[in-house]
Amino acid sequence: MNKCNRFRMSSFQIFDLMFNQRNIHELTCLFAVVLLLTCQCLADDGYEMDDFLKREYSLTKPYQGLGSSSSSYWDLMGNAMITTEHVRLTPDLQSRQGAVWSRAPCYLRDWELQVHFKIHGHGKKNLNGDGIALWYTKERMQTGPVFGNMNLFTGLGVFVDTYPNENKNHEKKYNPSTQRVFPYVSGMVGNGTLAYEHDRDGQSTELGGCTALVRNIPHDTFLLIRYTKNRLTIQIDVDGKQEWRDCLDLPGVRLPRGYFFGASSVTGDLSDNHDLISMKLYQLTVERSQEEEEEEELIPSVDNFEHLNKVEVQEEGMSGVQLFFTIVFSVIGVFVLGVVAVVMYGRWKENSRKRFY
Ligand SMILES: [Ca+2]
Repeated sequence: MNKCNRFRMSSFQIFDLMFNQRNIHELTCLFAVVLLLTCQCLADDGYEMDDFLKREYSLTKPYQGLGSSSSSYWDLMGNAMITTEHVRLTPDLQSRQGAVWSRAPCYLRDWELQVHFKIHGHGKKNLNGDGIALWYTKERMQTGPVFGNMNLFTGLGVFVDTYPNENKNHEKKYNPSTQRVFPYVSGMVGNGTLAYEHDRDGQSTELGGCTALVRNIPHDTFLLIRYTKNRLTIQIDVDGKQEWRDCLDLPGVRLPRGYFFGASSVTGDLSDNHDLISMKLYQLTVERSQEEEEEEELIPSVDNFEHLNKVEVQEEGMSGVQLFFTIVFSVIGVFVLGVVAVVMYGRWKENSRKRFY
């Protein structure tokens, strides 16, 4: 939780305290604390304080009736199951797939999604998979190869990828400077035709990301996705320090309204427990000009996406041995050609001499 969220939670307690104080000095002190926290909050986030939790897009304990009751805001899919402590998208077993999808499309312009999750299992490092994906998409309740969800999706996908497929399949093709350390968190905006490349962990379509050691750790792990005024921010709190760390911050991200929130997960040969403890959606209040207010996106896009795409696939360079043999065979080739040419020239000369006699 960041400072503001902690404040948001504790503000009621503080006010409660204030009204119970009879001593004017204590009251003044408390008032100063409240004022300070409010100022810090506004300075840090740049938002008004009247952002609030939207129940219809949030998934919180107790998960009563989730997925089954008609009054539930969410649907469950595949192997996803509910306990009192979490929504388990997949258990630590091979070839499982599970998801939760919000039933109501979201028409908020500015929002912040806080996800409390836990990834844990018996597999050793790099012998586990595949991770969790969080979604804000036009489509819902689909199955496919992108963390259990469909490919060619329309909207936003944020991936907590715990297995480096790319390192396994393409190790020598990639420049080490662009190689990512896993588990890796990244974001992608799909327009319905852009494909997530599973074998490359979506590197060719990622908007940015960061390494996040999220697996088998004793403290709580959180991820935050904020979308406000076309700016997409991803932050993580996975180090047990109770503070947000920047992972991605990108302006020019255009997401239409009316899409669905969801989360999905998949296991293959390798597995993990992928648990969601909560997904909390806050509506954010930000100032907009009349022009910005009227702006309506139809297709998800990212300004200057081509320039963001930093993937440099290195030309497969020759190794020393390959170079040596190439030179040797080239020299032999040139020598053989030379000999053939000399012999043929000799014969031709002899033939023409014979004809002459
Ligand atoms: Ca992967």
